[in-house]
Amino acid sequence: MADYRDLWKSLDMDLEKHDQLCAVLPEFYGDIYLSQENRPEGMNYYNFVVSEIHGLRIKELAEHKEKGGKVFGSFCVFVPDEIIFAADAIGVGLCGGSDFWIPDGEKVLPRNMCPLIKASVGAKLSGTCPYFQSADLLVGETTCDGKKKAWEILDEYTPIHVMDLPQMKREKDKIHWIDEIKIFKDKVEELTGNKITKEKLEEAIKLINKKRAVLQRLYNTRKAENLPISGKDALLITQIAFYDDPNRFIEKTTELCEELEARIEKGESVFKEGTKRILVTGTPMAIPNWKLHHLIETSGGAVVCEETCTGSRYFENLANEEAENIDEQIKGLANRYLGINCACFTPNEGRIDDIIRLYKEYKADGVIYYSLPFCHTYALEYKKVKEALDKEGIPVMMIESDYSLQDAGQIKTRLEAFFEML
Ligand code: BJ8
Repeated sequence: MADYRDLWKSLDMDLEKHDQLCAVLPEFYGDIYLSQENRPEGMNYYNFVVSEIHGLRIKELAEHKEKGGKVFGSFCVFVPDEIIFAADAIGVGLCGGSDFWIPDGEKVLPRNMCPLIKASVGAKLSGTCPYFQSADLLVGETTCDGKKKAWEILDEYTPIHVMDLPQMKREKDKIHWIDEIKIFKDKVEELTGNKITKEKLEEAIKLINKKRAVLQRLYNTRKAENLPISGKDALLITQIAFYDDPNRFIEKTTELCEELEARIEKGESVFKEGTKRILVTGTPMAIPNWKLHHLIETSGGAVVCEETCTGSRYFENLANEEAENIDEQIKGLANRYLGINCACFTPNEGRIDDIIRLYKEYKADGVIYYSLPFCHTYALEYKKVKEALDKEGIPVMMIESDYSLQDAGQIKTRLEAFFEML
């Protein structure tokens, strides 16, 4: 990797601590990713992105800022990227997926809380995440209680705008969400100094739709009998989609899809015949949280789809591109976003339908319900999901686990027993 120390210094990062973080990632990535056999050639691009995770993209953000551009950091798939890109700004996903940031998060948050929140706050406090340091404004949302209250604490360190996401999907909630998107649009215009016109928004909607469509194409290749790509690799690609340059991401992922489709034609697979096909559903897996996928794929399973926000919830619905004016465009966006079935909504029957539909579409043999510890919404929703899956005769197992590797052996044993009975 090139020398980025001056760049990191200019972002006011803790270089010493950052060195510690950089020291562990290559080996961790090598063990989990580069050890896989018969990976598609096209994965070289994503290897490169990971090797430059705190380098090249950060330099691009810095160049954008030098030209007067702004950077927005978000934590949830409900924050509309279309609005950000329509103002010639850049949006990056900031959820923390590493154990490294937990101790710093615990300095200001209770220990018994979701690791995603602790790691996200810790990433900021430790001064070791150049994405946090590059963001001009963080955008939070009122999804779960943990996040909601964490924004108040983060606000002490860096400015944050909070979008009030409704918790139900009635007509009046839709009206409220439209309003919230408008308020966010005003905020983005104010910070960037750029007016979001109908034309600019249409361009951004098309761009983000294209990004979602290429992810759909990628995921479609995982419906094949012979799996051309591992679940781990697919997860990595979705994680990268949250912060990579959208145009480059679309181009590279399209190339990869062509390779994968050719593999399907030739009947090539990255897994042995008889490997159990697993649908993972639950809480998102922020980079570099590859733990569950790695355990599944080294225990006789293959992840064929993720019904998570680092999976299908991120790209399934596209926004309307044909709206006649800006109000209609925003309405279209609100509709698109309220189609996401997060457990923070009540009721949330749509998620159960999604899980059953995806199980069938991806020809899965079983479902793993994944929850981060202290995530009440997903943990509670398990009961209803399990009952529905039992009724359909779909095998399901719940795994609750944080980012540490302490429970890896125990999870592996449970997975092997589960795959055995599928
Ligand atoms: S739309 S899943 S990205 S809120 S895991 S922090 S819910 S305690 S992340 Fe999420 Fe948006 Fe929903 Fe998706 Fe809280 Fe649960 Fe932690 Fe979570």
